[in-house]
This record gives sequence, C-alpha cells and structure tokens, in this order.
Amino acid sequence: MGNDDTIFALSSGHGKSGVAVIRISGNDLDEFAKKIIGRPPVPRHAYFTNLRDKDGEIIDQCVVIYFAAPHSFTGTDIIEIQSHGAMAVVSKIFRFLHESKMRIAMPGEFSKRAFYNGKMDLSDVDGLVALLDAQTEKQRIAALKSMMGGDSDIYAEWRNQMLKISAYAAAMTDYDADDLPGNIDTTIYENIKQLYTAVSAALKRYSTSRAITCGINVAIVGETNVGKSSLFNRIVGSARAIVSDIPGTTRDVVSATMDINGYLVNVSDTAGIRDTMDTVERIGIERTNSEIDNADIVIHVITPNDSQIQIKPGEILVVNKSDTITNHTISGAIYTSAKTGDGITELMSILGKHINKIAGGGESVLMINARTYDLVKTAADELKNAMDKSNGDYDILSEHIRYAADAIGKILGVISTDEVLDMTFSQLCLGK
Ligand SMILES: Nc1nc2c(ncn2[C@@H]2O[C@H](COP(=O)(O)OP(=O)(O)O)[C@@H](O)[C@H]2O)c(=O)[nH]1
Ligand SMILES: [Mg+2]
Repeated sequence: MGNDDTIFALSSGHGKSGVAVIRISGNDLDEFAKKIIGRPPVPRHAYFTNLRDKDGEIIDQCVVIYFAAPHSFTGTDIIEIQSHGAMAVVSKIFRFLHESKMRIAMPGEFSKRAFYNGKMDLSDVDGLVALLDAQTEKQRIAALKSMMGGDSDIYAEWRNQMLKISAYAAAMTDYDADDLPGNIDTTIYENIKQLYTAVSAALKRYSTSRAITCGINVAIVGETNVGKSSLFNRIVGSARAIVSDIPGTTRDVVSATMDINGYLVNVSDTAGIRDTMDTVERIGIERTNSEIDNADIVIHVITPNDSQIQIKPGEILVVNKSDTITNHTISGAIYTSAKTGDGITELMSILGKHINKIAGGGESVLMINARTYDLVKTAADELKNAMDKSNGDYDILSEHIRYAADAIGKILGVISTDEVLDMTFSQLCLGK
C-alpha cells in the first residue's frame, strides 16, 4: 500500500446522518481541490460548492475545506468534503473519487500517515484509540489528555534522562575519573534511583488506569434466592436478569455496563453459590467464582434469616428483603429491599464511594494499556538491573539503561517495529 497514494474514507459514522464527512489525504491535492471548488482554494477556508462528477452532473451541495501540508491532521494535503449524510450521496462521491484515481483508506491509515509525518507519536495514537472508544466522562478526560501528548511528555522526559545517564556512564568508561566532576558516580546512581521510583510508581497505578479504560468490575454474590438478580435489576435500572423463586435460576453470569460518577462500571449478577448436582448450574457456579476473582468490588448479599455471615474483607455487605423485618441488627451492613426499593439509594451511594476510591483522581495517572504495560515494566526492571547488577561497571550499567530507554522509545514509536505499528493502527476505524 503506497504511502504516496491518494486515499479517502468516510470519517463520520456509517448509517443515515445529517452530514457526512469524507476525507482525502495525498500529495499535491491543490489541483483537485481547485477543480471541485471551482477556484484556487485558500487553505482552511470553507467553500460551499456544487460537487460535480466527471460528467459535470451535480452529486450534492457540499462544504469543501482544503488543508495544505504540513498543516493538517496527517501532515499531507487533505481535502474534507462535508456532504449530506445519505448513503446514496456518500456512495456516489466514493465512485467519483475512485474514478479520480484515489483508493479507499485502510483502517487507521490516516493516523499512520500522521505518525510517519511526525504529527503524532504512538502514545498519542493510543490516546486517540481510547478517545474514539470513550463511553464515560472520565474516559474522555483521560484519553484526551493522552491524545494531546500529556503521556508522551512524561515518557519523553524519562527517555531523555535515561539517554543522559547512559551518556554519563559511557563517559565514565572513556575518561579518567580525574577528568570528570567529582561526584558524577553518586549523581548517576541518584538519578537512576529517582527514575526508577517514578517509573515503578506509574506501574503501580496501572490498576487505576485499567479501571478507567476497561471499567470497574462489580460482582453481586451470595447464596441462591437471597435476591441477587432482583438487586441487579434495581441497580441497573432495567429488567435484564431472570427473577424467579426457583433456586438456581440464574445459571450464568449476566452483566450490564453502566456509568457511575463518570466511570465505566461492569455489574455482574452471578449464580448463587451452593452445593449442587446440576451440571449446568455447577458451570454457573464456576463462572461465579472466576467473576469474584476478577471483581474490583464484591457486593455480598444475605437475608435477615442468615445467621452465619461469611464475608471477606472489603466486600460490601447487603442484607436484602428488609421489608420482611423491622429491626436492623447487623452493624456495618446496608439493608435493602429489592421488592420495595428501600435502601437502594444508600447502596448506590456506598458503591459510588468504593468506585471513587478505586479510580479516584485517575485522570492524572499515566494511561497504561496492554501494549505499553510490558514496556513500562521492562523499563522499570532494567533501571533496577542497572542499580543492582552493575557493581560499578559502567559499561554494564549503561547497557541496562539503554534497554530501559529503548523500551520507552517503543512506547513513543521512536523505536518501532512493523508489528507494533500494525497492532496500534489496526485498532482504529476507517477514516481515522
Ligand atoms: N420480600 C422480598 N422478596 C424478595 C426481595 N428480593 C427478592 N425477593 C424474592 O426472592 C426470590 C429470589 O429472588 P432472586 O432475585 O431470583 O434471587 P437470587 O437467586 O439471589 O438471584 C424471588 O421470589 C424474589 O421476588 C426483597 O427485597 N423482599
Ligand atoms: Mg439470581
């Protein structure tokens, strides 16, 4: 796929819409822009024009904007056509562009051009991927920060320091100690230690960044028939789970995604835990156990009749069916009635507090994703190796620091393999 090809894509969403945005990227598009606008275009000016096909027939009334390289999203020339959103209009424009020797873009190809032209680094692209996926306010804030270079700045600063240390260390081996500043060796180790602290702190907050990007997992657990499914329905606010008084009705895990305090939350109703001979139900119970392992927050439901309370630390204890009793005797528990709705507001408020605790202040955290986690971890490990394994040998120290710098370089795409690039860009949709 030639980098010099002129490519186009529908950048707005598919389906019927008021306006469709079609983007064209290529070199020397000013001639083509002039042809469709009908006069030499001033870059970044909007022109209302009758877009005509090659036979001169009007396709649609459009707004056309010409962006001259390098001042565009991709760094190439770009023409943006805003047409009416009907599929027939978009198809006709596509046919016209095809006939004008242009080809349809691959997913992520626009961003790939932006990357190759130095408009974005890979960390910015990660931010863009996350922004296009953002469903909640917190996801939007974190992704936008990352896309706008907030994370890149941190990575670039780390990498600069690593390269500086590596250069110092190389100087230690090349020059006589007498020719170097007196405290250079302590300075080197001090700097590595500070960097290691910063990198490993970011790594420790991975769970926070994961909670924002992937969502916070909440599992509703407890014995059968205590009202878990009924509570789930109350929490989710819609009848998603099967409610029945036959024990063991919920045999699989039912999940719903919600927005609580701007965070993405995955709530799961689970099969009740009890000894059972039923194979299907047993599978449900196994799934429940793995759901509990994955849960960030566990809501443990019992009823007022339960004399034995076995909850684990950190679980939210809920005594459901509060409508059947008059006294609230268990301290620290939230009394609810899925039947009357009593106590649900309190439960939601406690749940909100737990969620804030897990993901709170997460906007300021470095957004580490599956791709970057291993690389940040490698950097931290190599910094530690430099401190622990070099024993004053500056060649070895310098090598470990260089490995750390390479790992961070891969996050930014300064050092990149085709594999990394393909993985990053393929996540993007057409037109980005
Ligand atoms: N009185 C009363 N009955 C409830 C309440 N919540 C659930 N139930 C009933 O308890 C039975 C079991 O409910 P279900 O949600 O299927 O429980 P699960 O097995 O834990 O999922 C059903 O008959 C529900 O109508 C409640 O708060 N009060
Ligand atoms: Mg159930």
